[in-house]
Amino acid sequence: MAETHYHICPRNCYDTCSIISTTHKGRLIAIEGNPAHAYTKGKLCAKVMDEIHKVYSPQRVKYPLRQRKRFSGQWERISWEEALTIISEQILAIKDSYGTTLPIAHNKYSGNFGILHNALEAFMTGLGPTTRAVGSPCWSAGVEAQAYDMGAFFCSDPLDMEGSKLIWIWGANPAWNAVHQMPIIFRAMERGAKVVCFDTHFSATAARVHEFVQVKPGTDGLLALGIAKVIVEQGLVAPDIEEYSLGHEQFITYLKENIDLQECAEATGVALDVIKKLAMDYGTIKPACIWVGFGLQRYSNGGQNLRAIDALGALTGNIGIPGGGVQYGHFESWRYAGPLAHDRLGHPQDRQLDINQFAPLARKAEPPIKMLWLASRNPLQQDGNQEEWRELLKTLSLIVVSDLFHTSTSACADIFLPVTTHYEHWDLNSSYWHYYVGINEPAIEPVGEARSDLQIAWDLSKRLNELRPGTSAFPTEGSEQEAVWQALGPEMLELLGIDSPKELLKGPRRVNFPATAWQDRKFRTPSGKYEFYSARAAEQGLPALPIYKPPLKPPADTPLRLLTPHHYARLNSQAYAVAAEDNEGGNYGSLIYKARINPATAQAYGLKSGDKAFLWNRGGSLPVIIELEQSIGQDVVIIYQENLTNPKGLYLNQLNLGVLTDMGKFATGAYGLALNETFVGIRKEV
Ligand SMILES: Nc1nc2c(c(=O)[nH]1)N[C@H]1C(S)=C(S)[C@@H](COP(=O)(O)OP(=O)(O)OC[C@H]3O[C@@H](n4cnc5c(=O)[nH]c(N)nc54)[C@H](O)[C@@H]3O)O[C@H]1N2
Ligand SMILES: Nc1nc2c(c(=O)[nH]1)N[C@H]1C(S)=C(S)[C@@H](COP(=O)(O)OP(=O)(O)OC[C@H]3O[C@@H](n4cnc5c(=O)[nH]c(N)nc54)[C@H](O)[C@@H]3O)O[C@H]1N2
Ligand SMILES: [Mo]
Repeated sequence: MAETHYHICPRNCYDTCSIISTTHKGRLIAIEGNPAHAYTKGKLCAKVMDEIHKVYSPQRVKYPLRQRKRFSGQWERISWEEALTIISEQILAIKDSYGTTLPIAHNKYSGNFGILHNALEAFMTGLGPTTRAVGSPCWSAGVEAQAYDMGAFFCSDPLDMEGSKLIWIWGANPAWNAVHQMPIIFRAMERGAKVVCFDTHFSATAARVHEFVQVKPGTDGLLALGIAKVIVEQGLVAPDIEEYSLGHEQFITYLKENIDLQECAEATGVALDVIKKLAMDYGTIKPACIWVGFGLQRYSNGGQNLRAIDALGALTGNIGIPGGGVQYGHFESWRYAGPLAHDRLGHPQDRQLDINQFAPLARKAEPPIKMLWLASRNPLQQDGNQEEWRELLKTLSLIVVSDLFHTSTSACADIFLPVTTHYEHWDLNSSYWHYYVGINEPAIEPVGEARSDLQIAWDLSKRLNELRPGTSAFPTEGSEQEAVWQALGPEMLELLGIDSPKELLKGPRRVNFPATAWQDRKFRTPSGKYEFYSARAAEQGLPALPIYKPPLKPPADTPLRLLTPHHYARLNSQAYAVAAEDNEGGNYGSLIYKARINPATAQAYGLKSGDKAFLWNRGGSLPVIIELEQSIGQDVVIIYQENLTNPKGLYLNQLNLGVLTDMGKFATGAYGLALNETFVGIRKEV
């Protein structure tokens, strides 16, 4: 008999899809989108459609493993009992020699955003104070910018975009990275909305909308300020701006005195008449929605640029109206309860290390870090500062990686713990974009000996307390389903309009917020208003106003800016067979990155399409295959972020020297990673 189950895609992605699986005799045989979900509407992306292959992949690690020597690839199968004993003994040895659990460190991020995957953090809290990676490699600068402007980052229900008359997609690429938003944008277009995409090159999204505005990387803040100046000059400022905002006079004075439109056109690469036309559109067409993406804020001036874009929304009265807004993301539907809730995870004496400077900070930490557990995380592929990572590893006595597959990071592990997929465990998921929350049910038994992150935390707690009673205050057993029930406390039940968590078993539900964020224009800033002038930003040593700060200039010897936006068929470092097939279909071999450059750049370096070359800087030298693309700026190289798994090979982020964004510390605990401030030279292979 075929059975069906509900799942939620737990990936770090805007869409957080509702999935229905079908099993036959205990095996997954089909995955479909859930047609009853108002946002994802029964459609899935190419990556999820491929998941049955992932679940049963021969490459999936199915048993606990121990590596004889780091980076040797000499793995041997061990039992869970052995694995948990090795880890427990290490924890006890650390406690005995240092008199504290601080030398135990945990670094987790994007692999799985389900609430039950907070288990290891909660387990660590039960041990005592430990060392944690805090912050995010992803969106920190933008989150903080919106915290200064509006008091929190909070976007309207993305379905609200359908009612917009003008949509600006600015530094986001939804045609690849948030595919369920595209039908909503298309419906708005059918109803007469005009849609413009602002990017550094002609992206897949730009190809699908009315207009493309090519912006020089990291200069969007200046473009926004130029547009704002024209709006002011044309008398298009919202008449009621005084009522809902603070500091607009200072902002307008800054625009008048400091922004020169001719200079703005030169620096941004956007012609003066285009800037004026954009301003007239944005100042007169209502409602107008800006979607500001994560790509735009991965700069040393990223937060400042985002504040300038927010200011456009506030200047024209578009924030707080249906079909308007400056949409970035939100965490409003993540108000969980119980021990796995995000705000309950830490120990008051934890040592917090900035996730984007984790390796350099960890190397200097005192007491030193001795044991490192990496879960839902592939830092040796995804982080900057790779050289520091290599050095840190040498000082550690135990490295544990829990994952589904071998990765660049697991290559350094002593112990590999195999985890279950979302088809094999219970979970609970919210989106950082749409307003739906859903329960994930297991459909099949764990593959091989895989265990869920929560099960691993219980089992380890049990083993530790067997070896030395009272060591772990985390539970030693439990039911995953009950953990879901616990996380759905009274606040969430009320938001979801249900009396019992059980009702969520019938499928995902929307939280009952109004569709338009900030519709009462009561902002969560200290003044309660939209803050053009932010005293809180000034307290953090930042400009109080959204002023323009240029991005970094390339060093003379490495003059090309390397952009590494996200790939249509990958999810960060998470690999999918569909992408591998796609790659092998080319004639490049599957392990070499494609570096896309302008034909004029190629000519300047004596390169042509298909040539082998190296991108280099002081981080290393990366072999690439050249591809030509007319729409890429002459001083820019684009490589779509992908994991070309070759544990011994070079990978993209060896070129990333770990430059940080201007904002992030105040709102997320750590500065963001200014990934797009990476500069390289290029050399033909001879
Ligand atoms: N060059 C470059 N670097 C980047 C970026 C870029 O655009 N360019 N993007 C940055 C951004 S935005 C992000 S968010 C980060 C993401 O980087 P990371 O935080 O490292 O996350 P992922 O690569 O998404 O996934 C990490 C691992 O989690 C594993 N995983 C999946 N599910 C589970 C699970 O249930 N349990 C456990 N234990 N593991 C699981 C996956 O198999 C994968 O190996 O990378 C950043 N790095
Ligand atoms: N298919 C797929 N979907 C994903 C992911 C994935 O890896 N693959 N990753 C997930 C994660 S972790 C994240 S953070 C999101 C990221 O999704 P997005 O918010 O779309 O972010 P990025 O892909 O980093 O960049 C988006 C666009 O910004 C452009 N950009 C870069 N610099 C600038 C600039 O200075 N100005 C302007 N105007 N544009 C610029 C890039 O060229 C790119 O086209 O997607 C999520 N969804
Ligand atoms: Mo991300």
